[in-house]
Amino acid sequence: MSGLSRRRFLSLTGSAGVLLAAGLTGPRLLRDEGTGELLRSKVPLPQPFQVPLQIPRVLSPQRTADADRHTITQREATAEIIPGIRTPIWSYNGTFPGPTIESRRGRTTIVHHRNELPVPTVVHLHGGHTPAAEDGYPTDLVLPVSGWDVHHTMHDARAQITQGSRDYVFPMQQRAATLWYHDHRMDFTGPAVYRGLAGFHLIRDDEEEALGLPAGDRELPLMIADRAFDEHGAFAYPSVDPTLRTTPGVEDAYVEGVFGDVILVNGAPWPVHEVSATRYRLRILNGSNARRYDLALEPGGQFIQIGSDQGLLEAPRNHDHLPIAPAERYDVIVDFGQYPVGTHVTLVNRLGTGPTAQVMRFVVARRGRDDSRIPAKLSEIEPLTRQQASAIREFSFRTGHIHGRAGWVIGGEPFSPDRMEAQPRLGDVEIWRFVADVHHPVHLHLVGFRVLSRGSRPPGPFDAGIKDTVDLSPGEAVEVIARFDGYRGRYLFHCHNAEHEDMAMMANFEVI
Ligand SMILES: [Cu+2]
Repeated sequence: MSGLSRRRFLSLTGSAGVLLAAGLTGPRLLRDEGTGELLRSKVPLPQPFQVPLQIPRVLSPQRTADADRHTITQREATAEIIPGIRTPIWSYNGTFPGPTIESRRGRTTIVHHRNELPVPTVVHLHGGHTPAAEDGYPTDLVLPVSGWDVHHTMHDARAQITQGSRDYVFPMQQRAATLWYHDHRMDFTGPAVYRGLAGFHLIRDDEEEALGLPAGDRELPLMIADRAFDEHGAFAYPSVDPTLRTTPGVEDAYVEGVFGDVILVNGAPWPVHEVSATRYRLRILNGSNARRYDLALEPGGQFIQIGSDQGLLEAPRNHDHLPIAPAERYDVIVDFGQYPVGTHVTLVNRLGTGPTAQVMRFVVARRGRDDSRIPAKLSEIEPLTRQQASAIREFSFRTGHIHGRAGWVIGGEPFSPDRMEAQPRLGDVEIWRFVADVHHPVHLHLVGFRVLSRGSRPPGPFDAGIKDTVDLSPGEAVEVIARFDGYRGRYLFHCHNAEHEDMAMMANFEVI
């Protein structure tokens, strides 16, 4: 690590308040776009709002009496992301994002993954209420069909390693929600997702379909992700080992996180989409490694939030902006009937500058008949109260050292597959308190939680509903409450800044 970057990295180790007072943090942190460093593209950036929005293909399952079965091949491919340029990607079935999987609540979904990539992979269904053996634990590797020397991998006596392919079996005993699947391989999640290993997985149910929300081509999944491109048009990522075979981590300057200067939505740079002057349902996912966004509509307009990470809210909430951290989701309705036909409605990012201040554009192209509704009552959410909690635990998310190198740690400890930070009993309700030094989006596997407090105040306007990822600001403490039910076993919780995650900011809990 160079002296300069080490000094800057170490400058983050104090409390954010002290840093801000001392003027030690750059404009990055003050602007709140997350914790990270900008990587600039070396190809000319395309003009915004020229490339059409693509909706990822929905996979058709093989249906049996018991389950819906899908097959995905993980392989290298190329994609035309910037017009006229071929970008090599790592893909699920050849595209970025991968195909969308749709499940019915309560009906088992099996996804057969075959790994034709040159490195091991792991698939995690983010937001899935999934048995531990199917959850994509980072050492449960699917080795390449072409072979692999397992000496390259972290030792974990409990790891279930498979050769070439495996089935992931998801019972789908959970509410309708916008989930996503992505690579979760030990030490290499950031670069693998950056190369393209991410896709939507939607769960539908009768409760949600009875509401009459906008549907069909008026329901748009939108995966927002920033990327940078090298001089050949490949994704630029500062891996120490660009083969992603042996040495994990990024160049010292990017230890805080990697920001790109091109904003992609469903794999297209600043796309444009024609809409009718009617209501649309936008399932917004921040699929970026480190970048936060604060989304707003220009020339003005409201997002009507109907859902969060884990599905429907109890009642709609209006917002004039939406802050979103990596891995968070918002399910919102935008009524394009509020604009005259011909209006260009731009989804902007108030935390960005220059090219990163814009995300995509909707063109209100025509009138349309609209039979959709937004009921005043959407769903019911089981209340969880402090009195129900059988344990209160606290975890700090901070800079730290892993084997002498700069990294990120939870509770002072770098990740180890063997150490359990918590062992909730099946069915228990617990309160977990997270404390952050810089921006950390904290994600729990297995459970949905509710935000109980932010700072010492009640939850904020964007904390509603059941969540699985909660964004912490510098110096902030957040309490969440969850019931650890469904399955016993070992699960992860971690920071979803992918560079932090790869540099040891993960820990285990075990439901016993
Ligand atoms: Cu983090």
